[in-house]
Amino acid sequence: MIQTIDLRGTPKTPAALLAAVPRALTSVTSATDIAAELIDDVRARGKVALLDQAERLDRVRPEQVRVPDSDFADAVAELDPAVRAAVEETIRRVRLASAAQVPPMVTTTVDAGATITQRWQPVNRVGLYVPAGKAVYPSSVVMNVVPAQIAGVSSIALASPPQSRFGGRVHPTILAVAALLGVDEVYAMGGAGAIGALAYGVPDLGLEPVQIVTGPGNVYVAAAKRLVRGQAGIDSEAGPTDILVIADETADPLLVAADLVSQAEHDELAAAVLVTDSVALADAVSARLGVLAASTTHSERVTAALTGTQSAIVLVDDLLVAAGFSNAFGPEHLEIQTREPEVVLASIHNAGAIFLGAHSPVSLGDYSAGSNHVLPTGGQSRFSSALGAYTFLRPQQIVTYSREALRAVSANIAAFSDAENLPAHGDAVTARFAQD
Ligand code: HSO
Ligand code: ZN
Repeated sequence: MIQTIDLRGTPKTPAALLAAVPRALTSVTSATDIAAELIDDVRARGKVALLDQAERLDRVRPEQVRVPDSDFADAVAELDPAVRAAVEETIRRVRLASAAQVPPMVTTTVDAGATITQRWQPVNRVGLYVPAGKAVYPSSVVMNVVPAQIAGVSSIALASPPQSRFGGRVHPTILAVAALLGVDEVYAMGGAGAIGALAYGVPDLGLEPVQIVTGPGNVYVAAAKRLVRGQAGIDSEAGPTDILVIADETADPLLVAADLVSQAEHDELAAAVLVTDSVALADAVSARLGVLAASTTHSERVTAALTGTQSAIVLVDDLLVAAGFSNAFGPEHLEIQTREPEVVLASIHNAGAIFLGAHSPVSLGDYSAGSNHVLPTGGQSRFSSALGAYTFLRPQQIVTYSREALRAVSANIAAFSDAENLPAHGDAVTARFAQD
């Protein structure tokens, strides 16, 4: 069912490797016009626009857009104890790992009496979008909120579409996890309009604009995030998920197949790719995928993902070429299941998150490892990274020079200001020494 592509003995430029397994096309630009209309509507008509959009797109008109305090306690009381325990342990682990993402303040002395201090300053307020369409991911609430809190963000707003099956309220599991994290500013609003509301604020709701909007969503949400950029920062644009496994003959084909299916379960457009130098492993994984795809709960979705052109088993000459393929692909999730995974790791440059060895599956990272599961999709790991505390931090340089330290570079400043014909720049320095 899954295609097998034999690249053994063929040219291996990154472009040629990548062309073998193109990702599924999702056109964010084609959603732009609709997203822009929804955002403009919210900017013009505020709360009523959000209510009208909910009625039209979510098929329910919420009684309240801002979730009242009493709803949180109810949601926590209803939360399954096993889910609560899992969420709390994940919060603990993600907090620990995120704390390592806050760089220390560093002061560098560049000359006597001349220092540059770099400090990492959190933004004041962020907005997190939590989708609730095809799937509801309480784990994503943890993954977005915890790094913001660890970074020191003081104000967090959360938006999630109103659910018709809950009378227009936000999904109770999402509310419960928000409450466990101490987030109490939650809005029942969804789609592109919600992104606009977070970025620009909604005065008649008392919703203040945020500085960064994070979180996944459908193609309209992605288009809206692109549109509000400039007004607010955004995390990387989320598209269909992907997994790439590099494995050799020592890998267990049952486990490799299970891991590929676990991410194919998200989306018909998800990419599941195995790159291997072992024909025996390729054949065994292919056979096992057929069995799993037929029997798994989301069989139709998984089958669509595995049989799409974005998914493949790729045969290569050796593990070095496998690493080259992976670097060209820029996977969101990379698993390395080989005899010596660290050796392969040394050749990896691009990946959202890397899972080493037989006992570190991607679904561990999705839920319980302590790493963040908000990762760059669609090859964006070639230039961006996972969501982390640093997403919400900005480095700021603080310049402190003494009089003598300034004097020591004053001639240099004069030289520059002459060269650039900006004499007032030089004058600002010489003015400080006019009395000498
Ligand atoms: N694999 C998804 C995250 C997720 N999985 C949430 C389950 N729930 C993208 O990294
Ligand atoms: Zn997942």
